[in-house]
Amino acid sequence: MSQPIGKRLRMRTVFISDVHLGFRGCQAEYLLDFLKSVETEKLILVGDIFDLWSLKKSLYWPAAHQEVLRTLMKLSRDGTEVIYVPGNHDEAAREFCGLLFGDIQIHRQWIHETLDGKRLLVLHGDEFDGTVEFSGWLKHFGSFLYDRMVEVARFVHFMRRRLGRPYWSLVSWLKHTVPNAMTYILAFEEAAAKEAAHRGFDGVVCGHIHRPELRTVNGVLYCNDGDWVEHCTALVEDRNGRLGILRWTEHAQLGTVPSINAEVALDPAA
Ligand SMILES: [Mn+2]
Repeated sequence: MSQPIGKRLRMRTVFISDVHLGFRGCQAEYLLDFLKSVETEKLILVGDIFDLWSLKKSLYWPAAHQEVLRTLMKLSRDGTEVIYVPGNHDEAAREFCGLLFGDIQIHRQWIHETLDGKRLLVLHGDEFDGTVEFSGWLKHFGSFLYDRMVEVARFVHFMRRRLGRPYWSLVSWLKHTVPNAMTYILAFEEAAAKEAAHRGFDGVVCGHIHRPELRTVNGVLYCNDGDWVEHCTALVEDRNGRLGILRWTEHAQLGTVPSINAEVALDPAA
């Protein structure tokens, strides 16, 4: 296994979700680069790690996807505490809550306590689909249109990489541009924050809507770790207990040695 030269980023906790292994849009190479570049005490997988919906349609399982799975298993064997909270695309794993998959613990929800004692409710987020006002966007989300958009985005991504241009997410751009999408996103964020407040938590960590975010919503900390289809982001808690969003496409240089050091800026309000 090739290791990046230089220091690895050292974190207390790393949250990732919406990896969608088994789906063509999964950016497994970026994720592998990230996993090899970061050392963390706890790794929390916040759902949609596997895309069983996509795998049911067509069996797609390239070597890089197998390598992600192998790396996660190895991390848990080698002492990283790995928690897996399944999502809606890997809902079948919810039957195994309370059990171990290798050394990986599977839970329906998780409570994370930050270094400074804040209690965060960790769940995938599809729980809020029923409570948010449905816009046109949600009906398309995860459906045919979304798949086609990801295919176009992959092509744009490929071309830009060949031209040496920085990473750019078409889907992210569309979500910012389509007004209904923003309404849906805000409703989702409010529903998640409301649930956390209602249950007496200081904040919530989720994924699901493929939109990284870290902000206070009605007095509650709302953290969304993003995804590895479009944004390639992780929510991290560094060893001083500070939370931030890492955007790996900005740090990683695929095919070269990543320039990783301890002073990679955390991006607290992306
Ligand atoms: Mn989901």
